[in-house]
Amino acid sequence: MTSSDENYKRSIKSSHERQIKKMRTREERKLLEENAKRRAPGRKSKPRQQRWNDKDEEEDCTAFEPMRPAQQLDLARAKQEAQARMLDVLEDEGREDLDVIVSVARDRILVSDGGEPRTVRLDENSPQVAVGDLVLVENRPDGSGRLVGVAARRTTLSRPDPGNPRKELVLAANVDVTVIVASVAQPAFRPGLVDRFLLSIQRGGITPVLAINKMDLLESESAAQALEEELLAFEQLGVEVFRISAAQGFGLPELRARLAGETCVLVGHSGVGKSTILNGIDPQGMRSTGSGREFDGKGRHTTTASELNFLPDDTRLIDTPGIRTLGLWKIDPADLADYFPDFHSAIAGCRFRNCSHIVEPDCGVKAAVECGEITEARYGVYARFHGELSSSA
Ligand SMILES: Nc1nc2c(ncn2[C@@H]2O[C@H](COP(=O)(O)OP(=O)(O)OP(=O)(O)O)[C@@H](O)[C@H]2O)c(=O)[nH]1
Ligand SMILES: [Mg+2]
Ligand SMILES: [Zn+2]
Repeated sequence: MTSSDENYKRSIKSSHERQIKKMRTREERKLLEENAKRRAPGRKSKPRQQRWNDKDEEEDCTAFEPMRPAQQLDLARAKQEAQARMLDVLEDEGREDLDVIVSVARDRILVSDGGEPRTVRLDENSPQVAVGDLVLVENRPDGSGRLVGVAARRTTLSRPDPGNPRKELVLAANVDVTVIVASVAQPAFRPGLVDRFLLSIQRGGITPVLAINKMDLLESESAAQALEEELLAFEQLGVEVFRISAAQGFGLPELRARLAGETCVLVGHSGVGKSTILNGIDPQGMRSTGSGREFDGKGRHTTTASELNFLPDDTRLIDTPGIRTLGLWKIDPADLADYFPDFHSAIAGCRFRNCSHIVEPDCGVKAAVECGEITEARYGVYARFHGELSSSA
């Protein structure tokens, strides 16, 4: 794990701690102080700041390591530890009932414990929350809910806010698996968008999988071969690829089995079939409240807001609106190569330890490109991202 990873992770945690503190009323703070005084010395919980020490950061680092070729990241341990820590935060306050945010609007959120969602209004003091955030909601006598706590996030899928690129926009929180959905045609397959998603997903500590939808639209043997070559490049990076036709139903049982029991999010360009996949793997349609989809008049449905759906086998699946492009969030150009595991052995041949693999002489990566060990296309992805991150740094 690099130092900027650590800083980023720490900043997620501390901003959440600040938000949680900000939301406590004076009475709650007083109660907490009294509880703290009552605690016998040496017994169990220490102040929260002491719990989140450097060792915790180290233990949790598996979630932020770049992917290794032909190997899925094992997030289970990091997840367990993070979960335990997260509940500790709320234990301090004597509260353990967490709801998950199902959808977010400007002035309200929908939260659920797996049952019927309920509305919680936000006000100007409310923290920035995202779908997937775990929250503590207090019931008011009038039946409405009040947001009193947000748990520290295990993972985040973020992008720069298109309206303000210096601001982080969290697309989803506490996600285990992100399914990058692309289609063979209508719209055409764009590996570049997949590369961007892969980087952002790994940056947020999440496992990526790739779902290629509309396989029924493959027109010829040669088109199929060209696609397979593109997909092989991703498979060689250790990314699991699912070939699907949501319209015809094939490939869906495999994807569904992969996602079972996890919190997952579907992302990708508009029209690739994310919502069709969701409906295909959840035919019983557990989405009893407003689905957030509206008819666009052209014979298809377009998702306008992210929404978390509970599936019968304990799977939580977030559908998101399509996006055209994806800015990269907070990656130091000097750390970019960490996310290119296929470069790692070549990097050993670089003359300079801090080689950027762009301008330096005697660069092992460029030598590997020249002899064909790393493809021009793959190096092109690195160089493009490096240029983008350097110009925005
Ligand atoms: N031929 C074919 N068409 C499909 C398939 N899956 C989805 N479609 C069609 O593609 C169109 C777009 O599907 P959606 O599920 O709305 O796509 P989306 O990714 O959710 O789009 P946004 O909500 O705008 O991001 C619809 O007309 C679907 O019927 C498939 O496997 N094959
Ligand atoms: Mg949709
Ligand atoms: Zn180099």
